[in-house]
Amino acid sequence: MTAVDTDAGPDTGPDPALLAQFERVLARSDRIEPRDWMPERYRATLVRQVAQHAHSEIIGMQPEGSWLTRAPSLRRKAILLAKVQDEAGHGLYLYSACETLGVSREELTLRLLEGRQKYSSIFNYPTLSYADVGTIGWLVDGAAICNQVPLCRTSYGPYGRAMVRICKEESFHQRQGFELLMTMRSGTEAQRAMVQESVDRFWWPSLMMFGPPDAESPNTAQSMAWGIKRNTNDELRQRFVDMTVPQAQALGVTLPDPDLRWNEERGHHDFGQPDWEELAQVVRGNGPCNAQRLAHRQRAHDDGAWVREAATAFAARRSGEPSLSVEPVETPGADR
Ligand code: FAQ
Repeated sequence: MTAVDTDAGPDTGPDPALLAQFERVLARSDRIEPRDWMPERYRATLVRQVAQHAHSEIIGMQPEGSWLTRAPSLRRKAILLAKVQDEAGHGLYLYSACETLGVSREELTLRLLEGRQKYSSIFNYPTLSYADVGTIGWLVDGAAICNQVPLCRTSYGPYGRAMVRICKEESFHQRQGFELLMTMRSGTEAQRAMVQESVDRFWWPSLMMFGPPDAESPNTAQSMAWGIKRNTNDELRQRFVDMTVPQAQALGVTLPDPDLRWNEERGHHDFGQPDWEELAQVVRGNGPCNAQRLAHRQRAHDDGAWVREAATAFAARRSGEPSLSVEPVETPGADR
């Protein structure tokens, strides 16, 4: 495999020795680490993808989080709370991985809030019933796993290592979603219908999570050449469909695609195309919940300002430096 980028900076070309070393590491399927030299476009591509991934985990807490206060039992509430907290953790691992590329978490958050960086389209759809919690676990986490398992072998060390841990938790998330849907499917007629209705709404948006078709994906060729992505969008979408069809049969739900059928010759399922114009609109900010998701994230950021200030002041006091951002506050017993 050869990296095709040769642009190391605005004025000068890359040092040929450094570029050769970078390409040798990629050719061995070895890892690039933060202190290694890397082409600027490799770094920028990683920042784009890892930040988008981190933002997705954080914004992705909202659709399910809105059901925390309405969970049908204490057990379901505890499960959902743990899952939503896991997503926060995934966001933190990924922001940390991104910081090793020289961009601070503060800056990344700003880019999200100002609409300069994206997050996954799937989280711009509403969660209308409790079945959606199960469907997100089954289909959305299922798609996330298909996409993310190959990323454990991505060429950038900190991203790959973060993905290993994230994937372990995502598999648990997927199984809890499947278990919830299985429970509802063995319930009343109304519960069974609720599951089917939820699957009908989430099927196509789940397929869109893998990105546009390869022929319309501007980043895939270069990201594959650099070993950032290990599979194309269409390869992973196919893997997801093949994996999900038998699971849908076990659940007794229908996937809403009249073109879905096993193709003996290919050894894969044939399936219909999602509405790509819909994906484009959602990515552009015109999905059903884009404005709501960003407004909520902005509110949470504003509400959390005092926590960041307190943590900064505490860190400064520990390192013996005076805090510049916070006035000293008289707190009884604070020195103990
Ligand atoms: N949504 O050339 P490509 C989760 C953008 S899982 C929004 O194909 P690329 C877990 C793309 O950024 C979800 N934007 O791009 C969870 C690019 O725009 P740009 C997150 C999309 O990067 C579960 C443009 O379209 N997972 O959060 C989407 O080679 C449950 C052209 O596309 C990841 O982020 C989309 N669906 O491939 C949490 C995985 N698709 O930046 C809570 C890591 C494409 O050039 C609850 N990321 N775009 O302006 C990836 O694998 C890749 O970045 C892809 C896109 C496959 C998403």
